[in-house]
Amino acid sequence: MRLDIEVLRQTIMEAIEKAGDPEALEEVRRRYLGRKGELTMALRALGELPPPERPRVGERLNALKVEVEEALTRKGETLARAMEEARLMAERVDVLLPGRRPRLGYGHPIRLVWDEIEEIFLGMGFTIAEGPEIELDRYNFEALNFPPEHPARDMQDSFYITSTVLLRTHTSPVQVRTMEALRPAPIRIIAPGRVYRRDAPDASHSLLFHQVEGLVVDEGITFADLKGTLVAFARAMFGSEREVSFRPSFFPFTEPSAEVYISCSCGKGGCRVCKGSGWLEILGAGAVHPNVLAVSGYDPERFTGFAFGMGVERIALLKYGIEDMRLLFENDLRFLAQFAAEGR
Ligand code: 2NM
Repeated sequence: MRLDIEVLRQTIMEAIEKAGDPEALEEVRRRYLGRKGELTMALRALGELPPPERPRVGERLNALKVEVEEALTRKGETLARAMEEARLMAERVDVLLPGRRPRLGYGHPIRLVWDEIEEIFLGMGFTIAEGPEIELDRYNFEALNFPPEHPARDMQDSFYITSTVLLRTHTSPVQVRTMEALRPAPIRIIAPGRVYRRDAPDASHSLLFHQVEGLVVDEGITFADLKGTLVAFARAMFGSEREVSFRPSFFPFTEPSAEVYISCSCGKGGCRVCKGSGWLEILGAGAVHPNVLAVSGYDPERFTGFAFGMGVERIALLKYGIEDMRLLFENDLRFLAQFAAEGR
């Protein structure tokens, strides 16, 4: 029995020593100290020994049990410490590693030009007005003095949703809504936004494009105010060296009306961009038609105004020397990245 206990002790201690993780250690505990464990059973079998041997063997077995329990506790603590250490090592962060630089986003050229147009007019005292992209034909055409048979009203040219509701073909309805809502003068607004026309897409047309239109209404507004404002805009946008030219035109909502041109960067000698003419058309404008003022609640005998409209894509094409509008809508990052530095 003396030898058996010593062998058992060695076996148990070796098993404890070899246990590599808490689960293995628990397995050792169960094997020797569990309900049917070897040491437990040996203690329970004490009664079967001859009475004279019981105290001595009992004492040794109990001492072994205490020793084993202590060894299990110690090993448990060692394992827990090792596991914690391994966890900390695995989670270690080298705070001296250089950071990963996030890739900076940049504005789309349409957005860059849109923002720049807004900045210029905000600087001249305009505020920004907005309105719905799904519009009533009453605001999109009727109130803007388009005659009932005007070709722009055709189903072929505009996206109708019902016979009286369509995707706006310009942002002018925003100006009518603003005049209706803000009866007091002066009005000095720009209306930037998306507009929709049923055109075949090509180098200079898109089903969806962006406009910035402007409107000024007050007593005593003249065509000279229009010219001063738009010359200032053209030079701020394209450079103070540009010449600006106003040529007669026609729009249903303005009378008189003008197309506004800037001198080409070729210095008017003629190049591919200006097709040899020396001039580039940048926007349309005019004195607000008395009918438009009247339906919006302004007495045309007392109030006058001017309005203008430009295509943001057209301005972007001219400003950046882009040859085809479709490039603006393809979302090819190799193209768009070229404007990364232009944003502010
Ligand atoms: C243009 C050209 C000329 C214009 C007119 C109006 C309104 F609502 F006041 F009548 N808004 N925008 C206008 C005038 C737009 O775009 C080429």
